[in-house]
Amino acid sequence: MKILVVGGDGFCGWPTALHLSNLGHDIVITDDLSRRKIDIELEVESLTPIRPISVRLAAWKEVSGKDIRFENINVAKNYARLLHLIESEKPDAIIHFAEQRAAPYSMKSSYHKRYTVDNNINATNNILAAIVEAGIDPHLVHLGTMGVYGYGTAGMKIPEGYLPIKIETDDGREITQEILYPANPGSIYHLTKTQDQLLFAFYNKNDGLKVTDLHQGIVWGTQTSETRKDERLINRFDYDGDYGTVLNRFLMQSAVDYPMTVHGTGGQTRAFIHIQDTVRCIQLAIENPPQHGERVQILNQMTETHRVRDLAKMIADKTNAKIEYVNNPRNEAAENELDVENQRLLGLGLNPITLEEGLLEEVTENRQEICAPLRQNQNPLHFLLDHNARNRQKIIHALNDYY
Ligand code: USQ
Repeated sequence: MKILVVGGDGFCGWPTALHLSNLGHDIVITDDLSRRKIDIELEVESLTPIRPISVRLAAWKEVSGKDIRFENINVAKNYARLLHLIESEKPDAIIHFAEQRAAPYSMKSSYHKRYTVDNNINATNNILAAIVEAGIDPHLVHLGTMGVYGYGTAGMKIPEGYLPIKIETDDGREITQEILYPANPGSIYHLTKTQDQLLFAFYNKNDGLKVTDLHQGIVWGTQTSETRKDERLINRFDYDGDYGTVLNRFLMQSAVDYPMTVHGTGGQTRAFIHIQDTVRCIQLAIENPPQHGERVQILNQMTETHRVRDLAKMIADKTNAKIEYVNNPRNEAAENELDVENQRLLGLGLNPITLEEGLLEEVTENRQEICAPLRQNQNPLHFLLDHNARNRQKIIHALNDYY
């Protein structure tokens, strides 16, 4: 299959591009490299050394013998170049990762709110409009978020996208329908993903586009079997207050003997998935497109739920790290239950990596795969700290950097 990976230089896009290339698909990446520029803006960087895109691609060619082509395009702004690419490549599938993905970043200031809305919604609309204008019929797979549902369950499992409702008509009949689960975003970033859902529903109804929307939970872990193959292919490990997700922050904090910063009571329950399962889910979505005329296919891409304070305790038990309950910088419910339906991806063959089994490896094992020098039996996080020769102060600064 020819697959266009839009936003293929980022944390989920890069390992997905490699995974699909490894399976024999013909991959073209577009990216505006904005994630790299945001590192400069925030004065933070991935703990793992991220090579320039040209070095990444050359390393992949060396390791796998496979070519991945790259076009530097801002798809939210440069519609003409996006359209030209889609017309000339005629991809069978397009995977859309090209959105600003940090909730805290999207809430920092009016600049960040406006950037996130402009970028994310225009990127989605431009991709959809370009597919229609090019007159081709690819399967569009989009990385959405569990946060479109909000995190409350009203005593039921959150369904996969659609909620059955019953309405009583004026003449007393009862009608049953399925509607998009009511959107309840908790940040401007999450709001853009709820808007994406309406764009997909409209283009699906109006133009018959085939769309799969994957509502993903919080990703943990760093490496996949492909990014492990060479140090130059390594994936991002963000731990700062904007882009570092909770588990990666806790792992980093425990590695530098800094107390784990649990927001509020830590009663927030969230859905989680390992990065290796992310790339597998996207493969499963690509292999199982919706039929022509079918509504947007929505799959919940998560494998387990946990309360934030339980995660901190799980890590503390393995590392003796301290826990600090800090004022919650976010406007979110202090406690919530979360029960999520995820049978569809499991039914397609997903066999999840659980936190119980994978976390131990992430924290303590000698992960020889991460980089060659790890073969000297060092803890991966300690090794990476030394390897990058970053001073501890800089890391502590990033760990503290809340919006
Ligand atoms: N949290 C802490 N301490 C920290 C950092 C976070 O207690 O040091 C708490 C937050 O208050 C929140 C929870 O952990 O209750 C999750 O925060 P997060 O930063 O790990 O995740 P979030 O902002 O929700 O966003 C991440 C990704 C986003 C994705 C989303 C999936 O950045 O792209 O869409 O997870 S979900 O959360 O299911 O909506």
